[in-house]
Amino acid sequence: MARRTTLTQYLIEQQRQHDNIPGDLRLLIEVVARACKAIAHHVSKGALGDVLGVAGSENVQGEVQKKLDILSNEILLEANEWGGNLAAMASEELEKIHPIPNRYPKGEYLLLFDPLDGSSNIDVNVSIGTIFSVLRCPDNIESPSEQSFLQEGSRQVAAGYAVYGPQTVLVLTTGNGVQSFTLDRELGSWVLTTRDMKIPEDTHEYSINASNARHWYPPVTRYIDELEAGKDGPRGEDFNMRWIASMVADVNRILTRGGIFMYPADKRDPSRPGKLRLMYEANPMAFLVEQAGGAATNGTSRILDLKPQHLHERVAVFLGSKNEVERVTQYHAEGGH
Ligand code: P6P
Repeated sequence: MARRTTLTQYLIEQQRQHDNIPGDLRLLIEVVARACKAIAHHVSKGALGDVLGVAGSENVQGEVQKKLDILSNEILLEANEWGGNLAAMASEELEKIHPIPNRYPKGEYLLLFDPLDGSSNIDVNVSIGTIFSVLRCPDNIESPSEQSFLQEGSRQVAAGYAVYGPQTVLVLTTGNGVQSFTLDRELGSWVLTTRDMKIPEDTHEYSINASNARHWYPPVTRYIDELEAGKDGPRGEDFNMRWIASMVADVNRILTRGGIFMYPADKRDPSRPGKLRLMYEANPMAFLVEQAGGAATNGTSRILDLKPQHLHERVAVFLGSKNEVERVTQYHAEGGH
């Protein structure tokens, strides 16, 4: 049997080669990966476990919380409180930052996560996932604040996601490319299955929720109209569309075979820059996409350069195959919004 590299071995080898994964960061990544195994276990139970359906509450986003949203959030908080490597955590499911309890030592890292992204797909058995982002705490680790988290995405030291689909896969970057690990359920270990994922610069596949078309601003309408015109239009070739309504699943497809994912701002609420959250959705995905040779903008600026103002702020997202992201970003520069 071919020699298999586990997540632990990969992280130790990376530390030897690049000296960019100190022990506390390796512990953090391994604990998050272990928590994702626990989440995968509960997700896979479906109707056999008491995990489907709504929890009867709303999160800070005003979204109905599913039982698995709350369970996944609790798994990640409990798994990461005791290690002594974190100053604090932040979650899509929590309005405020989550300080490390005083009974535990604190460390230099900040962990942000969307514990279960795409949860509208849970009850219909469509792939969902966990997204995480790691920053360094820039100030006094004994009393981090929300302000400690408000750093540009370019300052992330690690980012990744787990996708709970036909396979359970962990995709990770620590700044030296993107690696994919598949969960071996018999051994309970993450096994390195794809080294150095690369996004093709061109693609024939795009992802957007087309039901919002009447609300789009002109640059997005222009870009999508050209794709839909196919061979008969200015692009001179046909395109295909995919929309899973689960960012992790759509981004995993793009990292695997290329594509462009878009969630633009639209006219319904000019004060709302988009649906997706900057700190724990757009930033980690943008880090991964750029590390795989792709691009990620909000239509006008590189997502990783954006200075956050609020923990749960939203952002427009265009990410994936570089030449397509640059094209739609150029259309924004040419006017319309
Ligand atoms: P819509 C899931 O709720 C999510 O945050 C992303 O995972 C997904 O890409 C998007 O929203 C789907 O949004 O408006 O198509 O339901």
